[in-house]
Amino acid sequence: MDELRILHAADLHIDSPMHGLAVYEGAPIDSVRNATRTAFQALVSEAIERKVHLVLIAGDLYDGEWRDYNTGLFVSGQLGQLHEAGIQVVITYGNHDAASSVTKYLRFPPNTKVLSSGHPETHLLSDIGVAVHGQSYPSRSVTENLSLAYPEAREGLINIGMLHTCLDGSLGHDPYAPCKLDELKSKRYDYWALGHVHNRRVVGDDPPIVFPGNLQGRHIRETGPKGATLVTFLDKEPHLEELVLDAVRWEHCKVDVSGAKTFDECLDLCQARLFEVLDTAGAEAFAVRVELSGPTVADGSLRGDIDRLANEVRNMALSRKGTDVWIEKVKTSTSPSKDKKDIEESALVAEVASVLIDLKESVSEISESANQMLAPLRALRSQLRVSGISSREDPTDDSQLLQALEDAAELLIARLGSRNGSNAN
Ligand SMILES: [Mn+2]
Repeated sequence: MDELRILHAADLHIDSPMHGLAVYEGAPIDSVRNATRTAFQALVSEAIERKVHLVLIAGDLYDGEWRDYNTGLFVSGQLGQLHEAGIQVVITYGNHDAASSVTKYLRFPPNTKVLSSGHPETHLLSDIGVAVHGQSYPSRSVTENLSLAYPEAREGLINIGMLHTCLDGSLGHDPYAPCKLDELKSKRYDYWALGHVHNRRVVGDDPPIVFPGNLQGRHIRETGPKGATLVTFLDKEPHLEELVLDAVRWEHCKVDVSGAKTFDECLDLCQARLFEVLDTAGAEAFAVRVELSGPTVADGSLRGDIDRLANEVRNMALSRKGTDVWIEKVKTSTSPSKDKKDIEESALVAEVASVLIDLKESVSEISESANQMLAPLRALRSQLRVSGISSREDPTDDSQLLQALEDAAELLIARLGSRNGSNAN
C-alpha cells in the first residue's frame, strides 16, 4: 500500500461531566453537556471524509462506569458508522475505563478490536499491512511497565504500539504504566500511539511517539484546541497532521484592567478582551473563565459587586449571536491601585467621606439636644393650652410647636405690658 492513513485519538472520556459550570438563564447547556459525544462524532466524520484505513483509540474512551447503556449504545453506533465505511478500529482501555472500572458491556461491530487486558497482544491487519501491539488496563492503577512485555515488531508490516502511559512521570500525570522513551524506541515500531496525557505532545520523532491530547476539554485546566493526530505513511514514511475536533473550546480569558478608573471601564475592557479571545480561537462553542487582574482604583467596587460583574460578563457572552459561549466563572484577581495620583485621589475621597460621616453624627447629636431643649417648651405649651392662653391644635411637628410657642410668647408679652401700664411703644 503506497499511502496508509491512521487516525490516532485518546482520552475521549465520553459522557464525562463538564466540571464547574454555573447554570444561568440563556447558558448553552446542551452544547456543553454533549461536547464529548459531538467531538467523537466529528472524529468519525473526519475518518470517513479522509478515507482513513484505521482508527486507534489509546485509552480512556469512557470517563468511567456508564451511567446507563446509552453511553455504550452511542459509542457502538459511531463505531458502526466506521464499519459501514470499511474503517477498522483498535481500542485499548486506560485507567478511566479499565476492565475492572467499567462493568456494563455491549458487543461492538466486527470492525472493532479491543486489545486484551491480560497481556500485551498483536492485532494483525494484513489487508492494510499493519500490526498493532498493545494492552488494555486490567485495573485503574497499573504501576508496572507494560511496554517491557510488548511483542517484537513484525517484519514487512507497519508496526504500531498503543499504550496508555505517564512515560517517566515528568509530564505530571497519574503515574500509570511508566516507561522510558528509549524502551519504546527499542521495540523498533514505526509509530507509538500513546494516551493519558491530555495535552498534545510529540515526544519522539524517529519513530513518532505521540500523545494526541484529549479530544474534548472538560474543565478550565484543559484549554485550547483539542483533537486527534492523523498519521499518513507515504512509502512507510510517517507524516503527522494535527486535527482539531473539539465541540466546545475551553478558554481562560485574562483581562488586564490595570489603571481602569471605574467599574464600567473594567466592563469595557472585559468585553473587548472576551470578544478578542472568541475571534482568535475560531471555534463555534466555548466555555470561558474570565479573570480580571491588575492594580485599579475600581478594585473595591469590583469586589463589592462580584455578582453584578459575573452577570454583566454573561450578558456580553449572550450578546454574541451565532456563538454559544458559556461563562464558567468570573474571577477577580485585581489589587488596589499603586498609582500616586490614584492614592491621593482616594485619600481625598476617604477624607470627604469621613467629614460626611462626622457631619451625620453631629446632625443626630444636634437633633438629640434640640429635643432635650424643646422638652420643657412642650410641657409649657400644654400648660398654656390647658389654661386657655393658646388654643392651637396639638402640634404634629416641632416647627408647629415653635410657632405655637412664639404666638404664646407674643400674647404673654402683650398681657404683661398692659398689666404694668406701660407699652413698649
Ligand atoms: Mn484520560
